[in-house]
Amino acid sequence: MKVTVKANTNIALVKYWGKKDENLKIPLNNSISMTLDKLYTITTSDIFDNDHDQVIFNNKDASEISKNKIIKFVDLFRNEYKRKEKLIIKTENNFPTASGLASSASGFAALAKSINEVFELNLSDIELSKYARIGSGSACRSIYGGFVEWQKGNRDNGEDSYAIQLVKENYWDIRMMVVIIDDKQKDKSSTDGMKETVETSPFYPAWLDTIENDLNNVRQGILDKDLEKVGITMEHNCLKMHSTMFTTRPAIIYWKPATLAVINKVYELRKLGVECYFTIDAGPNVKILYDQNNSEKIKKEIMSVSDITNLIECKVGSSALII
Ligand code: 2P0
Repeated sequence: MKVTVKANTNIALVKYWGKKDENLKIPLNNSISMTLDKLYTITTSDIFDNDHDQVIFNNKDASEISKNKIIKFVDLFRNEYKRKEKLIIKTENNFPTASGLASSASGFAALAKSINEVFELNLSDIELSKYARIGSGSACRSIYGGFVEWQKGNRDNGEDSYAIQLVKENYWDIRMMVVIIDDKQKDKSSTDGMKETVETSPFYPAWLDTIENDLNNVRQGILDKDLEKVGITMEHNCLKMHSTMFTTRPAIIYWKPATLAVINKVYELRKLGVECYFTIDAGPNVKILYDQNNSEKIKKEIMSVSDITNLIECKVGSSALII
C-alpha cells in the first residue's frame, strides 16, 4: 500500500537543548513549539519487492549517511512489530535541509507516520511522537499542529518522553516569519552542538534552572493569546540557549552579521510600536513572531536589511496528514 504523508516543521518558542540519553534522544528539559504551515516534508512509502530498502531524498538517491539513518529508523518498527518487508521511501523537503530550519523535525515526523500507514500499525499520535523523537528529538513535536509541548518525562526508557498538543492551529491566528540569511548546510550539527554544550558550558546549569519559568510563561501566554508574554519569554529563552553555546568549549556561534542586524531591526520596530519578537535556532536564520496586522510593515523593514536572501511568512500549521 503506497502512502504519502505531509508533515510540517516546527519552531521552538522554548527550546530543546541538551539530552539525558543520546541514543533514545531523551531531553533534559521540556520544550514548546509552534508548527509552521509553509515549511514541510512530503514522504511516500511503499512496500518494495526486493531484498533491500531504497531511499530517494529530494529526487536523488540518498547519501549513505541519510540512507542509513532512515533505514535504522524503519528497523525500529520492523523489530518491534516483526515485519520483514523492505520499503521504497521517497522524501522531499520544500526548504533547505540541515540549515537550522528544522528539516529533521518534519522529516522524521512524516517518516514515522508513513511507516505506520504502510505497515498498517494503527499507532496513536503519542506512540508516533515517541518514535519520531528517536529519529530526531524535535520531530516528536511535528506530529501535531498548533502549539505543542514536548514533555521530557522521567523514565530512563523514554516511554513518557513525547509531545502533546496544547492548542489546535485555529486557536490563535499569529504569524511567524522565517528570515533566511544563509541556507547552506551548517558546520556543526545540533546533535553534536548540544552534547558539547552540556559537557562544557558553565552556563548550562542556569539554562536548566530557569526553564520552568519560561515554560509556564509561554504556556499561559499561548492560552491567553498574549503576544507580549510569549514574545518576551521566547526572546530571552533563545538568548539564554545561545549564551550556553557561546560559552561552550570550543565556542559554538551559529550567528552571522545579518543575524544581529535582524535582531536590531526587531528592537527598532518595537520602539516604533510595531510589536514583534525574534527567536533563532541552531543556524544563522531568524524567526519573527507577530500579529498579521503588522505583516506588511515588518516585511518591508526586514527586507531592507543587507544579506537577507528570503522571507517566508507562516501561519500556524496543521498536524502530520496523509495526503
Ligand atoms: C529546538 N533545536 O527545540 C532546538 C532549538 C535546535 C535549537 O531541536 O539530536 O535536530 O536529532 O535530537 O532535533 C535541533 O535538534 O536534534 C533542535 P537531535 P534536533 O527546536
